[in-house]
Order: sequence, then C-alpha cells, then structure tokens
Amino acid sequence: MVKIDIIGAPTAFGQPKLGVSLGPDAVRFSGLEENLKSLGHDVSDLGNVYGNYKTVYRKDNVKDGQGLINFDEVRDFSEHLSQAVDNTLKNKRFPFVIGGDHSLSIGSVSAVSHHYSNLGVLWIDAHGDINSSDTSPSGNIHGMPLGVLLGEGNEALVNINHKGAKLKHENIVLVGVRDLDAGEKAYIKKHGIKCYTMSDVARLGLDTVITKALKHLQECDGIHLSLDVDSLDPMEMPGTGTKVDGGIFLSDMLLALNILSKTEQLVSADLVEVNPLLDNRNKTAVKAVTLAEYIFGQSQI
Ligand code: Z70
Ligand code: MN
Ligand code: MN
Ligand code: MN
Repeated sequence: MVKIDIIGAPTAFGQPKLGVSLGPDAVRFSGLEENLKSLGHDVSDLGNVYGNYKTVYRKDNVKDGQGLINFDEVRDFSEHLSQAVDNTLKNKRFPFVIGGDHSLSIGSVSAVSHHYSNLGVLWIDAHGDINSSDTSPSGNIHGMPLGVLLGEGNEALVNINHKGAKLKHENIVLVGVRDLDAGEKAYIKKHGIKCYTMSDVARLGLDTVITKALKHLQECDGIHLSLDVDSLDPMEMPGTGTKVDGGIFLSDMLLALNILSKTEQLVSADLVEVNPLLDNRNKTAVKAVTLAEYIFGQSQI
C-alpha cells in the first residue's frame, strides 16, 4: 500500500501550445483517484497548485533577456509546486504530480532532492529536456528541466526551493529519447549521462532497459520517475504537444512500469504533457490513468 498525494500541476508556461493546463482534470475525470484506491492505496487528491499569476498559460509567449519564454511565470509556479511537494514528503506521503508541461519537474524534483541527498531520476521521454538557457534553440522551458536540475543556465531557476544543483550527472537515466538537439547530444556525451535511446529500446526491449537503468541507480537513496507521455508512440498518445514517431507502445511500457513498481527506491513521480485539446476523445488521459495504475503496482493477473 502506498500513501499517495495527487498534486495537479496545470502549468502551460513552459511551452506554447494551449490545452496542456487541462491535463490534470482530464486525468482526474478518467478515474485516477478511484482506480488507485481500488488497488488498495491510500490516495488523497490535493487539487491543483497555482502560482501568483491569474492564469497558468499565456497566449503571447514572451522571451526575456536570456531568451527564456515566460520565465517569471515558470519561476513562480516552480516555487509554489516545490512547496506542495515538500509538504507531501514531510507528511511521509508519495507525491504524484500530474501535468501540465514538463517544466513542472523543476519544482517537483527540486523539492524531492531536498529530502534525498543522492536522488536518482528515471526520465522517460521522446526528448532529452536537458537544454539550458544557454543551449535552448526554442526558449521553451519544458525543454530545460534536467539542465536546470543539473545546475546549468539561469541562476534563479537553478536555485528554486534551495540553492544549487539538485542532481548528479551519474544519477540520471534517460529512456526512449529520439529527438535531441545538437547541444543536448554534446552535453550528454560530455558528462557521460546514461541514455537509452529509442534504438536501444528497440534492440534490447524496454523491460531489459528498465532493469539496466535500475541497476545504474542502485546506490541512490531514492528514485524519482518523470514520465512524459510523448515517450509513447503518437498512435497511442495523440493528446500531447510534441509528437515524435517511432515511440514506445503501451504494452511494453506497462511491463516496464510493472518492473519499476517493485523497487522500494521509488519515492516520487511526475506524469506530464497530457493535452486534451490535441487528443482524440480523451484517450490519452485514459491511458495515462493506466500508466498510473502500473506505476503503483497494477499487473495483468
Ligand atoms: C526541444 C526544445 C520538448 C517536450 C518538447 C523540445 C523539447 N528540445 N520537450 N516536448 N516534452 O525546445 O528544447
Ligand atoms: Mn519532456
Ligand atoms: Mn525544500
Ligand atoms: Mn517530451
């Protein structure tokens, strides 16, 4: 039995497409809380986190001096989310953060890293999200959370929740990536970051990849899962902002999550980038709930 706090993080400030701020409710309306409860977990839905701004999106996406889009809003939202995640961990509960765009992981992981001195992160995504304000070609902060958490680029983002870098390069594993920018490739190589691309997944199988990833993180005192639904194939998950063909299929992902759910190290998770306005009859949110069930130990028998 896991004591789970569902935390809605409806931020869309990290990217330009409208609709991802509706993700948490689409996932709720697809049965998230009820289904996790029926698996025997103690589940509490804390509702959505909001920052000091009147909305969680902008129609005009404004670049600041450093080329960061909606910087003030992302910083503000990240600080608020990190406080919510901090509280959940203080209460000895599992923060399960539902997005919202992937910039939210700046707030969630910053808080988790304050409670675990050697935190590992399993980042399952079509993208690396390891740009910084220095390397980003777009200025979209949802392409930068790992860079920020590693202490790169804009200092105010790096210092969210508490000062300094939150993660060690050797404590990150990327899985399912198939769309990396040139700067991201160079950064991954330079720092020797463990990265299982989609080709690795195709060759080895996702179950083997996850087993290897867990072995890589075995010394960590906690593991945070950050699961971007665009890691799955667009045929499975049409309701997301940056679709990349050649992704993971649901059956393979469920097997991998089933393996992951068995480790005692898993302490927190994000499920991000569900965009109901881009979806086909809410099927992405419905599958997101299935992913959630498997993260918390659902199996097929
Ligand atoms: C690109 C950038 C990205 C998610 C797109 C794309 C990043 N590397 N991340 N969709 N989830 O703009 O930095
Ligand atoms: Mn992402
Ligand atoms: Mn803290
Ligand atoms: Mn992505």
